[in-house]
Amino acid sequence: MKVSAFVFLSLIFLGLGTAHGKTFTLKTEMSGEFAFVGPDGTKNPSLEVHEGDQVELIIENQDGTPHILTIPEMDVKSTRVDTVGERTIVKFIAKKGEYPYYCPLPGHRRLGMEGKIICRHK
Ligand SMILES: [Cu+2]
Repeated sequence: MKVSAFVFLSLIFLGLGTAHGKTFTLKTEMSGEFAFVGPDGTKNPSLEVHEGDQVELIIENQDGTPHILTIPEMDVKSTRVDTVGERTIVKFIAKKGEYPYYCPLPGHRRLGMEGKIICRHK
């Protein structure tokens, strides 16, 4: 009984292992213009993923101003990060297409806080 449970769980983990996960960290910045900044310093980087990927976005507040990240087409909306160092994570399964991600707080998108996620067919 214990052995079969082990085998069953192993199969589940193997199954999960086939799904691709992609993690991106975006830090908020408002020096001059508002932006989400990627790990290499790119402002509002285009995030490239594949259809069906399990995408994880880590949003880290780096400027002490409240921010949210939303991708309406993917039904994604993060909680708000208010203080420097505060983080939030959103996870979703990518569907094909190109969609904007942006901060929905008043004025932030207009001031530059917008990028896009590009999801290609496998
Ligand atoms: Cu914002």
